[in-house]
Amino acid sequence: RTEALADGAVILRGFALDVASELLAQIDTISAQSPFRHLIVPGGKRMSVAMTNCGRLGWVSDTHGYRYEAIDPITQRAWPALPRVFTELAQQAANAAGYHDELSTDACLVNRYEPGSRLTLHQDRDEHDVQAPIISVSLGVPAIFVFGRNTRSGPTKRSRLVHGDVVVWGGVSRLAYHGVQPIAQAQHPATGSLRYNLTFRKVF
Ligand code: MD3
Ligand code: FE
Repeated sequence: RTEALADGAVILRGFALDVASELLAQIDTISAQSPFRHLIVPGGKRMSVAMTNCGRLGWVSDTHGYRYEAIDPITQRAWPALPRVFTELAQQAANAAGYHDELSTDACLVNRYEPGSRLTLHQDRDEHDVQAPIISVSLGVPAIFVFGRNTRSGPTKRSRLVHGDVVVWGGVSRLAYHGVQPIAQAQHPATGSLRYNLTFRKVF
């Protein structure tokens, strides 16, 4: 089932269900190497979402700013490799949404939400290539995702993203403001009270 969410944005409901347990097992392997951490944003606050990465580059933040780095600042080693099940799923989702170029993902950000964790309205603009779509995969407890336009003000829409949903963000939606409302206290058989989100990004 595909749903148009906004200009250039497509929800593929349940697209990742077949491989969800493999994705979760890979998240455990990745976070055993590069642990989940609560990054500090330049303003000094600690993010309520815990993050790690896999792939050639990882997104990091500290008091100096946001950037992509090849070395995990905690382990001082390269980020874990992108598992094949990740790259295959992302490519299939891009194709299903009508993007037929090879994705060449160089960063996969892994977000982990606890009850109450949220992501305030933001744009993803640390990538040098904003032509390539971003692919996001939701796992575990549901989230209310909020998205707007290319300016912080202006109308927003809400959409519920559940276990197995994949969203492909390209075209003008690539620079849309978006966020996640505080995660409700809930239980999912695969993740307990947690929600995970994977985002596949082309940085250069
Ligand atoms: C629209 N993650 O990691 S996924 C993020 O559910 C992020 O964890 C949210 O926003 C999450 O930066 C939302 C959907 C998403 C991801 C990236 C986008 C939507 C996007 C980039 C551009 C436009
Ligand atoms: Fe984002």
